[in-house]
Amino acid sequence: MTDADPRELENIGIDLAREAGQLARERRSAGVSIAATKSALADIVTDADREVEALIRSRLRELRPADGFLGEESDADPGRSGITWVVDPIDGTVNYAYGIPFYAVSIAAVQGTSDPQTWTALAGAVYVPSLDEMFHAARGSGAWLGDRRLYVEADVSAAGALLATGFGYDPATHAGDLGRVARVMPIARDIRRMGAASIDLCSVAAGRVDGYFERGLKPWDHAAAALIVTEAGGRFALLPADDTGRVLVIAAVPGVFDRLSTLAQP
Ligand code: LIP
Repeated sequence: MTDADPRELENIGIDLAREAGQLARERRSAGVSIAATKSALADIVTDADREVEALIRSRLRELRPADGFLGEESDADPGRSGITWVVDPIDGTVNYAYGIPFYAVSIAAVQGTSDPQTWTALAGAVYVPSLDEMFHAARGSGAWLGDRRLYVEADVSAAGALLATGFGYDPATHAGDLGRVARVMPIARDIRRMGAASIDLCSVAAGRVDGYFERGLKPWDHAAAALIVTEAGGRFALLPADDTGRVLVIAAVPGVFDRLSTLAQP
C-alpha cells in the first residue's frame, strides 16, 4: 500500500492535464495528421495523441518516478509504488481529427493493478481545452468544475432522462449498439452522442446529462471521469463484458441508474 495523498495527486493531474491540453490545442490549430489506425479503420491515432502522451509521461517520470503508467498510445509500466497513472492523451480523437471541439485530456491516479475492476481511483482530472473546463476530483474530497463543487440531482424530470452514449469503432458492433439505444428510449427524453467518453461522464457529474451508457470503452476513457461522477454523488459501474470482451459502462444520477443498467444490457 502507499500513503500517497489524493489531493497531491489531483493537483499533479490538474497541472499536467492543462499543460497537455494546451499542447493538443496548439497542434489542432496547426493542422492534424493521422499517424495510424488501430483496432479498426475508424480507430485512428494522430501524431498529437502520441506527442501529448509523451509529454504527460515525461512529466510524471520527473514528478513521480516510482509510479506506474497505463496510456492509450504507449507501453504499460507497472511501476513500484502501487500507484498507476491512467492516461488518455486525447479522448475524442475522431472529434479532434475532424476539428470538432469536443475532446479532452484525461489523467487518473489509481491504487492497485491496472485492471479497472480491482483498482481504487484516488484522483482524476479531465480537461476540455476548447472550453477551458477542468473537471477534477480527489477521493473523498468531492468533484469540481474549476472551483465550483458538483452535485448530481437525485432523480430525473418527468420528461425523462437525457442520456449520452457512444458507438464502437468496429462496424460489427453498431447493430448491437443501436439496439441498446432502442431499449433505453422508454426512459429517455432524448439521446446525445458527443464523441468523448470522459466528457460524457463529466457531463453526468455536472448535471448536463442524466446518464451515460456505452459498451467497449478502454480503462483510460473512464478512469478519471468515473471518480468525478461518484464524487459528485452519481453512480458508476463496469458491467460484465459481452462475447466480444467489451465491458458496459453505466453512469447516472441515482434515480435512474438501476433502470438504465437493466435496459442497457446485454
Ligand atoms: C473514444 C471514446 C468514445 C467512444 C469511441 C472511443 P478515443 O475514445 O471517447 O466515447 O465512442 O469509440 O472509445 O478513442 O477517442 O480515446
